[in-house]
Amino acid sequence: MPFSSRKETDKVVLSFVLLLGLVIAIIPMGMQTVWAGTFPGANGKIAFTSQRDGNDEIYVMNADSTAQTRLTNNTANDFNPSWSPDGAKIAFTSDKDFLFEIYVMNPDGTGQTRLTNNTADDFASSWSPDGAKIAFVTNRDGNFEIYVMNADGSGQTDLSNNAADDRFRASWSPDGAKIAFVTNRDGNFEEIYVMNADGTAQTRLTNNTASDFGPDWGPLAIELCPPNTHRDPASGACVPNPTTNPPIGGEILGIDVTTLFVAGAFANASWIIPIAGATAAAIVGLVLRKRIS
Ligand SMILES: [Ca+2]
Ligand SMILES: [Ca+2]
Ligand SMILES: [Ca+2]
Ligand SMILES: [Ca+2]
Repeated sequence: MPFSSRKETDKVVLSFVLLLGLVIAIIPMGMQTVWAGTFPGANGKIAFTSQRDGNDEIYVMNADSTAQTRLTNNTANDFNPSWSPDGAKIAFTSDKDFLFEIYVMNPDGTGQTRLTNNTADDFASSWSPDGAKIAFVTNRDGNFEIYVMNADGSGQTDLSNNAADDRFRASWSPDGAKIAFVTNRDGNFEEIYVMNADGTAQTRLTNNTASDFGPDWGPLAIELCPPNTHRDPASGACVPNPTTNPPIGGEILGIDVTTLFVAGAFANASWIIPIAGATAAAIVGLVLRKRIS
């Protein structure tokens, strides 16, 4: 690698340090992106509600219908099963303590723990993509609101906070920053709204006199760019790779699923060179050795 000066070498070192940071930072972000709509990992069991035993109970089964197993076992209504993103817990609604409350349990039905405890209805739980919080619906303030709480039930907070009816299950954005929900606050039938995860910036998305409900926020599909192209960080489009100049002293402009890109910085940032993972690792090693020496 023909380093022309120590200054340029340092730029490359800095760039790859930043690049490694980006890679480390982007991997969990990508997983979170997948979590909200469809959880990552291999397919697990399907949770569902059945009345086969005389009242609502939560069951799980394998995807091929085998091993149908009852998780709750009481004469109350147990429904609204919702898997945590890591598959370690199932949140659900039950009135087994007389009033509708939100509970969590282990996937085998053990460890049932009540998270809400009041005389109002609490239901429709929805896990945040990182599993740290649960959004739910409650009418504890006299009308239905979207609330959020930590996964252990602490910190229960009113997010929607208005006199209208906000009663449907909310849906987290894949990055966990926003929540889609339903409200009739505009005086006609329900509309889809979005708000920040802290309840600010509540904004209407649909606007008509019909009922709009049941939002489910999906992830952006990640597709590899064709050979000799890369994903432009600004537009998100796959654009051709410029092929002029070596990637020395560049800075990181973008990253794709399998390829790292370094772009010219001390020139005019007009070129971008893809570096395959093994090559990038070799360059990092070379740069680090040179810097140490
Ligand atoms: Ca039951
Ligand atoms: Ca309650
Ligand atoms: Ca309300
Ligand atoms: Ca509407």
